[in-house]
Amino acid sequence: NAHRSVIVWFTGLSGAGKSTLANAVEERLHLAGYRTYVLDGDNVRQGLCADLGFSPDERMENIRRVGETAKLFVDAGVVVLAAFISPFRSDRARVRALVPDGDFIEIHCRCSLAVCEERDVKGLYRLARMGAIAEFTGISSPYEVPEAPELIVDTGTQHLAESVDDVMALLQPRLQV
Ligand code: GGZ
Repeated sequence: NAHRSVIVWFTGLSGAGKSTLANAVEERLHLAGYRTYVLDGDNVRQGLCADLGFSPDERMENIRRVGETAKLFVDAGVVVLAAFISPFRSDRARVRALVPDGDFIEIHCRCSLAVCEERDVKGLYRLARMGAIAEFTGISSPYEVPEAPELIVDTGTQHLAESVDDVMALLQPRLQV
């Protein structure tokens, strides 16, 4: 049961549901027999990128390291699900250029700032509004919307199950050898 290995890249605001979607897709892929790994801020920023903050340069370096790591996983035959705000087009483009054409699949988790802020799962938007967190994406740091992602998922309005189905429909043909 050989399969292609690719980088599935989830980009979007904090609280848009990138990690939730990546983990749900991973579960479905895993059940279907795919080798998978999820990279996200939770497991990367505690170790590999523990020295990095959120200035534009540090985000660039964060995404560069994640891209190189994802490429290693692809070499090892693993489907990588990477969930990072990755707010800058140039940083995402640089990761895309690391792998052959078709092996970087960009998914925009589209969710309005109003909805992300209303959810405020971790209370970070409130802190950002108070000025307690500087350079917060959407508040005091930019998010550059993807111009030509492979897929846009409306994570602000759609149910998770439907979003997972949309991603699976995109991936399945692209994972066949
Ligand atoms: C954005 C921040 C910030 C600032 C801490 N701006 O919702 P979360 O908590 O779990 O996800 C956010 C995470 C973003 O890390 P990434 O590695 O994905 O960012 S990037 O791709 O831009 O390098 C949020 C938390 O870190 N967080 N401070 N200032 N998000």
